[in-house]
Amino acid sequence: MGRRLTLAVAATVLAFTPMACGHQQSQTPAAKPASHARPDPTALSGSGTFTAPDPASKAITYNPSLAPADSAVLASVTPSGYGYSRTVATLVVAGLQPNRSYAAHAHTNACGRTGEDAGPYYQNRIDPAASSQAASTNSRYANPRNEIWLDIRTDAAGQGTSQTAVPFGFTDRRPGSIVLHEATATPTAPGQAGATGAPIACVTLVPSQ
Ligand SMILES: [Cu+2]
Repeated sequence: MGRRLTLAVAATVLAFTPMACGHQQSQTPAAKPASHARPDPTALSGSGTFTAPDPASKAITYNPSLAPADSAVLASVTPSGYGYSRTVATLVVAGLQPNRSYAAHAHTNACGRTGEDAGPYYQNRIDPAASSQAASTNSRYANPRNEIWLDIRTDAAGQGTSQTAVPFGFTDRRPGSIVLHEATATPTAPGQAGATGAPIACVTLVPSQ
């Protein structure tokens, strides 16, 4: 399975790697984002075979029936576009339950002993009403343009790929992980946005080499 995942990942990366942005750099300076903060060009990635919670593991399962301990994950979060003002994220899984969808997103912190350790969803503009006790459910903030949603569907072999592009880069903060949830999709209705059930698995993002 490891090799199959590696091949799938290589194909995904080749297919989705943003083109060198030479032609985009010829745009006029007026196209620059208004923010004075410099976007961070650092690409992030995380991969591994899911294990039980373990400080040495970058890929953790909290629910071995939905994310079996021998299943595998690869995630990448790559700044792209003019001034690194956009971000492309991909998620590839292998060995999960076949023909099932999983809600998935970038969260603020690295994976930890419990699913809650990953913190809330990473938001570009942070919902001022959200707190550690109350997740952001305001769809002005909890939406797939202000957060990084990677809801994924597996095939009959338990493999799946998802990708998203969001209209923001990273300046003062970066996401710390990608978390898969029990829910099969991320709801978007007002008041329900982001309600996706228990975290079932997590992969920590680190700067790519
Ligand atoms: Cu999430």
